[in-house]
Amino acid sequence: MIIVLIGYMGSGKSTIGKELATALEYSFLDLDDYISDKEKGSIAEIFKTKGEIYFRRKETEYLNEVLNSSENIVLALGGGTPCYGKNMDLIINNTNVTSFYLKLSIPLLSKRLFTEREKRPLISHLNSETELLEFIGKHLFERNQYYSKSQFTLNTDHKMKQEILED
Ligand code: SKM
Repeated sequence: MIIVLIGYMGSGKSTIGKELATALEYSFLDLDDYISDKEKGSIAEIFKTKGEIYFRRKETEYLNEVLNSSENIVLALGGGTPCYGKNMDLIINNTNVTSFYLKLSIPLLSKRLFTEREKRPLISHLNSETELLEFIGKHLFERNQYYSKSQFTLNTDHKMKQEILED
């Protein structure tokens, strides 16, 4: 069984994913880290040297690889993974996969992401929290149509890690 965690950058997919994997005795895999390992460079470097289109192609390729695994895995996707090509259809049509959307409010995402935006190529150019807030609002509006195809949605605002895991 593969548990797929979906959501915007900063929504806690990796943090929650690691805890969930430990609790279930599953392996944990972060798709961004998997891509970095395979491509031998950070996500920021891949975007910079090879471009986003290359990154998205590799993201789909490695997603397919992981989704075909017969292991028990908690998989944290990249924030954009469900929104490109047929990625979301691959996820929801795979009978071995259960998908969860970790949904957070825009102000909370913005607060979390502002200090760590350098390593996130899509938001690293934004200079104020107001700009970031506006960007996330528009971006989420486009992305929600993909995220919300997940089998389950967890509203994780104001929740402690333990409560999210219990949900
Ligand atoms: O996959 C990385 C990359 O920085 C792109 C991204 C996105 O499109 O939201 C999120 C990150 O997890």
